[in-house]
Amino acid sequence: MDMKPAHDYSESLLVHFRRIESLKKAALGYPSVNLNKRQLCDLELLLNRAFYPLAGYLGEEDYESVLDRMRLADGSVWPMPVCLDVSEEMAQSLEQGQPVALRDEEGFMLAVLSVTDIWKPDKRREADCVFGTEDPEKHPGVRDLYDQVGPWHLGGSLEGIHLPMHYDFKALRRTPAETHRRFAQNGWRHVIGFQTEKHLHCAHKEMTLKAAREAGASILLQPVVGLTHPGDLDHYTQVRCYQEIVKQYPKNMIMLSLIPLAMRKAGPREALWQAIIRKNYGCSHFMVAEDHGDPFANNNTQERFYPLGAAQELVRSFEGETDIKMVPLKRMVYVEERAEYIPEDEVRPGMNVKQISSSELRRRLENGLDIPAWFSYPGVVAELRRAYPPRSEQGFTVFVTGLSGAGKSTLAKVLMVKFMEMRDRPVTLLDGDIVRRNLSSELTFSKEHRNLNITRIGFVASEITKNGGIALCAPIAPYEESRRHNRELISGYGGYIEVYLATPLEVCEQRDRKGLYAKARAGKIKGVTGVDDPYVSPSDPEITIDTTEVTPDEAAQEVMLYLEEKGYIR
Ligand code: PPS
Repeated sequence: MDMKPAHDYSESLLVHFRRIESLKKAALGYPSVNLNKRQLCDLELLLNRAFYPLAGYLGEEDYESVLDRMRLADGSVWPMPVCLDVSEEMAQSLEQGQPVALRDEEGFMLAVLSVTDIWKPDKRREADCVFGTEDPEKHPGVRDLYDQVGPWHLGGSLEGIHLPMHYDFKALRRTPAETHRRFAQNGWRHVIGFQTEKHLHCAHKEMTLKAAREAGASILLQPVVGLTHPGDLDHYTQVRCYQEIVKQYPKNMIMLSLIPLAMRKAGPREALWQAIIRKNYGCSHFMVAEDHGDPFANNNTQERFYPLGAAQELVRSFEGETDIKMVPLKRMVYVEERAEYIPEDEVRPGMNVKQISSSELRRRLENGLDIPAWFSYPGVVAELRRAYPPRSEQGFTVFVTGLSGAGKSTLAKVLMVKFMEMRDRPVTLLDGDIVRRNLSSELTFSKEHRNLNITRIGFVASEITKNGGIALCAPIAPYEESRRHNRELISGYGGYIEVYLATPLEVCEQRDRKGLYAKARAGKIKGVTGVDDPYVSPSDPEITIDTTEVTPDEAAQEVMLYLEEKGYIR
């Protein structure tokens, strides 16, 4: 009896798996490139066909053509250069026809690139064509191109082994093949793609729903989860907020799917690129904001790099070729007397319009204040409250800096006792001595080593702060750059309070409990801070105390009053 199935689907899958197995084996001997986060995003969208018609990285001819006319050499529309950037050393070691194994940051093999082109691009020309300026001060995309992108480009075709791995929200990471299939299953003939990086509230729901109804379409909500930027809303909170908001839409009207896109923020070009990508996911329409793809679009200021409306115009002008329609994104505002949202351009004089800016929202969250029901949904607000607890529930770091003998350790110890008595958060003391013994025993007192010591302390304090604890740090920390580094890092997770003990050297020297200054004056040790090594005073500390005539209890009380005033303790 013939046991072969009626169709040979399983057989073709088997052939496919065997091919991948042999590719993997062969690739063990190839040179490797370990991709960074940006490159992994590009690779994923090349492999899953979101970048169709690309089947690999652009060669030099296509690259030049894309820069000049937003088209591949064969004339198809493609506005964004997608090449594999590498170091000069790597480029010199390769030749045309060479297969290269592409791996993730852990070294896991993802694809094999057959190199067809190796060239050194003119980055100034690329910046000018793609971003509209060569000046890195004017456009962060140009700065990234100059600083983060490797100096050489590789082009060539790709054979996929494995899509880049994600361990979070797997069910929401749909490929173009999956979205196409789901749209067909749901009977969605028309679908509007809506890309966002922000968290969404009532106004966004009203806006997308209105646009979808007008186009007779359903909605593909595709938040970008490629590269996160410092200060961005915590990734998990962001996605959970999206999961909450889709519950507010009518049934069978919206699908949530994450896209690992490394945006370039190239304005109109970016918008056209994103529209083509949405076409590949099966969308018939794409929502474009008047400042779509602008590097400053999410700033709370009016500043924009590209002219308003240019992105919408460009996407519309290519509709005939891209086969995806541009839907202008119309902002909605809440009109109190009508208890409903209306498009901003329909507001008439005398209407009582209400809005809450993102910085105002942040302020309300941090202070545990009311967020009205017309603005957002309880599920979204609950997620945000968890991510932005009021200051009295956030972690914070008290960073005490000053000369040896200024009283740093004593102040830190008194504060520690007071926080332990309060018992509302775990407390960790990172005194200079403790750190030098346990974390930095190999370090000297050179400028480089002192800065390294301080940033190590900053890293530990940032982890403590992130997890809601109190970190008390008490090193000399004589340099501004490492103190600034710590401030920027830690402020992203909670409170940062710099306490400068401005006690003069003479007083510290009189105290000299460790005999440090006596040894320095006797020439027994060199490079002692304040004697023959610098102490750069903090430029903008939260609190300054000269402990010459102030007791440790009084100094601690000053810090506690500050913390109470700012809302960190109750
Ligand atoms: S730094 O500059 O922040 O990395 O210093 P820190 O880790 O706080 O270490 C300071 C303590 O080390 C002892 N010590 C010295 N201090 C300054 N300069 C030199 N050359 C030096 N050599 C040893 C000193 O006793 C400091 O202790 P504290 O607690 O500050 O008095």
